[in-house]
Amino acid sequence: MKVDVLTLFPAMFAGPLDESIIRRAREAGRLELVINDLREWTHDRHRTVDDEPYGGGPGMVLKPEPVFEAIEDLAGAETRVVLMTPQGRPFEQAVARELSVHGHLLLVCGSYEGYDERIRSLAHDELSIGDYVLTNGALPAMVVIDAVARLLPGVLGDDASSAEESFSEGLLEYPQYTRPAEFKGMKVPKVLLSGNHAEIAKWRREQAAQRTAERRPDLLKDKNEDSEEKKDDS
Ligand code: JCZ
Repeated sequence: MKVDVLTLFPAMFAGPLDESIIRRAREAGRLELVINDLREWTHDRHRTVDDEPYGGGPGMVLKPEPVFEAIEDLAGAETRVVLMTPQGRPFEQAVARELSVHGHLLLVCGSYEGYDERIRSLAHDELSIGDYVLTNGALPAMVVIDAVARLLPGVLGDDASSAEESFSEGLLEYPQYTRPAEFKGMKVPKVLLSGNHAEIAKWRREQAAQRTAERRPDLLKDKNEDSEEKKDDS
């Protein structure tokens, strides 16, 4: 997969995507990442990308011309153009899976108070990573890239890929332990040392269900609504 990013802060992308699994995905050629500086599509001496809002009000708005020219240069017929914005649809695991099937993504990261509304006409999708306000779209774009890249074929090992399936079931993970069996007086649950694989699987299912009910009842609710919909359809 190729991912183009359009941003006013290309330097923000150095670091997070140069480590660990994403670094290996890039080295293996499974992810090709290109960070594009929006100012390269300006033509004036001051490389202007923003202007005052029509109608007045605080802050500045991202001008349409540089973004239109950049997208025209960077996007082809097969490109999925995605705008990062707090007004976008919520980014979740199912959306990451959806994006992972595209050969080319172009992630547009705004800045300032927002985009000139006409920029939205170029986007296939608008995504929000959560209900909080950030200063620009660079961190959200990195979150999307990380979540999508780990789903690409060959990026994760088989072990991690099956862990992905268990999260897709919509429950939080069960508690995990490693050696030592006792640490600062805290013991590993006896069942995990028993070697009884059926009992271990049962304990983990129960723990995952209990933890999800306590911490994220919304996930169980979604799951029930999904299965209700499936019932209605059949
Ligand atoms: C541009 N401020 C783009 C996205 N989920 C989320 N929170 N905040 C953003 C975001 C904020 C922005 C811009 C200026 C995205």
